[in-house]
Amino acid sequence: MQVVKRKIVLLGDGAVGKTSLINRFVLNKFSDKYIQTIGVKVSKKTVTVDDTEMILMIWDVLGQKGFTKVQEASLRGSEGAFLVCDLTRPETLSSLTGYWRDVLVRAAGEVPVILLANKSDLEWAVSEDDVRAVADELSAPWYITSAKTGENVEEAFHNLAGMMLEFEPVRRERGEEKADVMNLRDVLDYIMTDFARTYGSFEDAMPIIRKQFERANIKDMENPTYDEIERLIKNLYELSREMMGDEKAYRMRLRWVGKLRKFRGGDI
Ligand code: G3D
Ligand code: MG
Repeated sequence: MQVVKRKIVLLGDGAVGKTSLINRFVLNKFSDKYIQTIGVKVSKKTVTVDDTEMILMIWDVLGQKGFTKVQEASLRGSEGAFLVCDLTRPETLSSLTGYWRDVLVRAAGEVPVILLANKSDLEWAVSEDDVRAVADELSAPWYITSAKTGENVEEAFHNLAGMMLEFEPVRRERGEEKADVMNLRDVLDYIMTDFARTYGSFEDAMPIIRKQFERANIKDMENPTYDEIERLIKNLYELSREMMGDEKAYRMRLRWVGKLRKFRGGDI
């Protein structure tokens, strides 16, 4: 059985139920207590599709229009996405085509997408036909879900995982295979993810990263320069030594420098 690791994201207006859907899927429970995530939280769950074990890294990005650059950057490398709306609020459905689709495509390109119309256990303010129309426009399958009752949640995640597997040959053809760092933007991504992973908690790492991005004066997150990244590495490394100890920080820095070095023969 092959094992692969894949990144997925949930996008949609605030309070449509993204965090609750993840909790339902990952923990199989619904918590009425709403924990507002600041920035990004990553959960992990393994699903089996055919003879492939897929480790899904599920990124929960705080859902509000007007993403920060760091939030938008955290969507990069996503290999599948849910666009989520709330059946009790029609405007959350229209913003999927009006806003979130573009955010996703800008950050991740064309990836498998499923529309989730959530909160089916409450009184609906949109019809199934409305949902279908938007799904058509997105060329995406759709599910009526409830994070509260669990309706269709498991099914939706499994279906997305399956779609991602089917999509892999397409990615290969396009030369979009994972893992290889392709450009400076990817290096920036890598550093951010690696730091958060090494730090241990994405929630706690995010504010630090955001601050260090500002400090390194990275002007365009889409097009970072070599010097800007070099500055970021230097700052983050200094900080990490204090926070994680020399050994851990040093090895982390080595990984970053290894990626960055490819873009300019010399040493940093
Ligand atoms: P978000 O992550 O998209 O911002 P949350 O949304 O998951 O935080 O959910 C926002 C609110 O909607 C929460 O209520 C949550 O409990 C509720 N909710 C999410 N999914 C469902 C659902 O399927 N059915 C019902 N009835 N409620 C749901 P609170 O009151 O905690 O803010
Ligand atoms: Mg949330």
